[in-house]
Amino acid sequence: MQNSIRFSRVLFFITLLISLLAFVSAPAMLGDSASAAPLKQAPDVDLSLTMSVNDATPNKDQDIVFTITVSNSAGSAVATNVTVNAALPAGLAWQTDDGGGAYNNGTGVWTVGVLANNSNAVLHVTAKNTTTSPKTYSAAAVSNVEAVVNSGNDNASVGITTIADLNLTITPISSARFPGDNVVFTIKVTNGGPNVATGVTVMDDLSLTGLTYVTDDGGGTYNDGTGIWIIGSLANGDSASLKITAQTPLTGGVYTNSAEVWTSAEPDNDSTPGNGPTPPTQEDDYDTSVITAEKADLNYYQYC
Ligand SMILES: [Ca+2]
Ligand SMILES: [Ca+2]
Ligand SMILES: [Ca+2]
Repeated sequence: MQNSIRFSRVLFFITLLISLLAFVSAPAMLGDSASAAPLKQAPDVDLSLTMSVNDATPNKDQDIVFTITVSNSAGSAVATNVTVNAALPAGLAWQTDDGGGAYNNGTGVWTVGVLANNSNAVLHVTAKNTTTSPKTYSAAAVSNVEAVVNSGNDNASVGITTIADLNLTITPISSARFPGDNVVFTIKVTNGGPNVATGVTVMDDLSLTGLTYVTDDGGGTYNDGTGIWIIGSLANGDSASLKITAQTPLTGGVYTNSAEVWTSAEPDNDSTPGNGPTPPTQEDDYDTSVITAEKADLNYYQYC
């Protein structure tokens, strides 16, 4: 009987031991089974992109060179199948690039391929600025094999602006003193740049002043019927001037002659062509000159 009880106890402990061993080894066995068929973990890469341009304020029809740099950060895995989506926006016409065929100027895709860690690839794209409107050239780096981390630096953009600053003054260089006298106005337009201004015209409509047009020194560029003075192009820093001679009426009085830049193909940074007076703050493309032709003073004639 004693032996039977002892045998039962030994059997119980052996069973318990086997159960414990089975319990303890279960996770290890699970682990073994996981390591037997491991999930493929894609390595991380951190691509980043920067862009710059050699002239952020190009003239219309000027060629400019964009530099696009894609980098794979130090500590990353080797990036493969790297591409950069870098299609030019409207108003920038591709001329050439140094990608050796890796840049498709139709789709805008730059195929970079393999990029080792802590290395970069650079592409220069030359494009013609075909319009005067502002534009933004944007690009995005893509690696379609590796897990890409830190996506905040995968995109870049660079803006360009074509702009001029036209300034107009009008001054009487000879004041009328008496009714019927001639007065000469000088209209001067200056381009403060930075870009050339094209298609520049000025409006000075003498019919609104009560004065009578006599002559001008514009060589046909001023139309006294429409009041339009055609300047054309003005380079950065250049000026154009026009002298208009007008006669004051015999009635005498005070006459106001206003002139304004009427058109420009390039936007102006601080004024709008052809929008007239803008009180209380007058734009710099608009100016007014007031002249007075006094009524005949009999005493003046008596003593002169
Ligand atoms: Ca990134
Ligand atoms: Ca201006
Ligand atoms: Ca204006």
